[in-house]
Amino acid sequence: MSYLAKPKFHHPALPENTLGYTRRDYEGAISTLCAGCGHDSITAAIVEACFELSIAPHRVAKISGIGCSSKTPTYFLGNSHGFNSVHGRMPSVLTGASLANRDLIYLGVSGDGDSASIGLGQFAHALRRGVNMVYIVENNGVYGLTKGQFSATADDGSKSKQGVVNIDKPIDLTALALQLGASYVARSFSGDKAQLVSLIKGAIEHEGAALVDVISPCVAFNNHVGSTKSYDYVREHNIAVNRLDVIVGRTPITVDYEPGKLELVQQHDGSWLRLRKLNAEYSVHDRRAAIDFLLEHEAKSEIVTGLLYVASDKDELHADLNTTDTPLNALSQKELCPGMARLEEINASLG
Ligand SMILES: Cc1ncc(C[n+]2csc(CCOP(=O)(O)OP(=O)(O)O)c2C)c(N)n1
Ligand code: SF4
Ligand SMILES: [Mg+2]
Repeated sequence: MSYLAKPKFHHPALPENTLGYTRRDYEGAISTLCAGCGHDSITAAIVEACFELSIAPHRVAKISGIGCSSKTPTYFLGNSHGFNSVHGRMPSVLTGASLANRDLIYLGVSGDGDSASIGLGQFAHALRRGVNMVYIVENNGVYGLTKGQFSATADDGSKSKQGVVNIDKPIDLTALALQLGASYVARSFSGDKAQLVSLIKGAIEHEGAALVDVISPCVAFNNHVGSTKSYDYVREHNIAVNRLDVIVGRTPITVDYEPGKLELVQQHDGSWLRLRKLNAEYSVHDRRAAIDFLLEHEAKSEIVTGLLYVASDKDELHADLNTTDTPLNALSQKELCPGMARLEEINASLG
């Protein structure tokens, strides 16, 4: 049995957000993943981000592929829309749903096998098209669900549980997303909840293609000495470039950090990203420098985390295609089929 409903009762004094919901209202079924799996921490971070942003659950569509990671939408946002698609095909299903109904918040949940192996083409095209989505990769370097084979994000030289050394070069999904034109690119670690919640909140508020690559250790198959995706290894090699707070609505911005270490970035929806810079040299607006920075630190076996890039200009698929503001299912018959005269005009304009 893989679906265990959570008991509904809870403490009567649980804090509520501005919609009157408690964190429990953002949860799903009981997780059946291995105890200690990083993916469960990402689930908790998504619950927290949606609670803190006071998102109405019915406004979210969770779409995933296949894998332990892709099972996780069952464990959060139980009152949201959901579609568990086919291995590697989450991005195209999400793109279609988003084009049909732009009113929802699209949360794409995938794994490193799902996105960097079988689904690499889908990953690339959704990001380069600027689909308005939060694309979360729960990255453990292995195919957890099928018992721990190396995935395409496994580092060159890392060891499997049985001692086999990976000889292939890894795909860095953040560097690839930067190169492909994603307008919000971040990396985090499932063991750093404060950083992860903020990065997910920023991605939800962002309009455009937002990638959050989360290193998420697989305790069953990739958490041993020799693995570069284990809890110990990531803790020891994590280099955070910044810390993020997300401020939504018209909250006045007050500077409470040392000048020079704080940067405010306004997003197109009016939200503010307040960045506490841990690396004074790092700029989140320079795509090319971000790629160089990642490669430079990768060569030193360091894992760069934080908000890596956010675009200053709006770049979003609906704007590019000039689509209707109204979801397709809310258009009337007359709007969907404006008649022969209009069709002839369109045909003539294409001649
Ligand atoms: C077309 C197809 N090929 C292969 C599989 C077998 N399969 C299921 S999950 C998976 C890999 C999952 O790895 P990942 O996306 O990294 O998720 P994880 O389990 O590690 O979270 C594979 C190869 C499948 N379900 N469908
Ligand atoms: S096999 Fe790995 S990825 Fe899958 S639930 Fe267990 S720990 Fe998590
Ligand atoms: Mg995986």
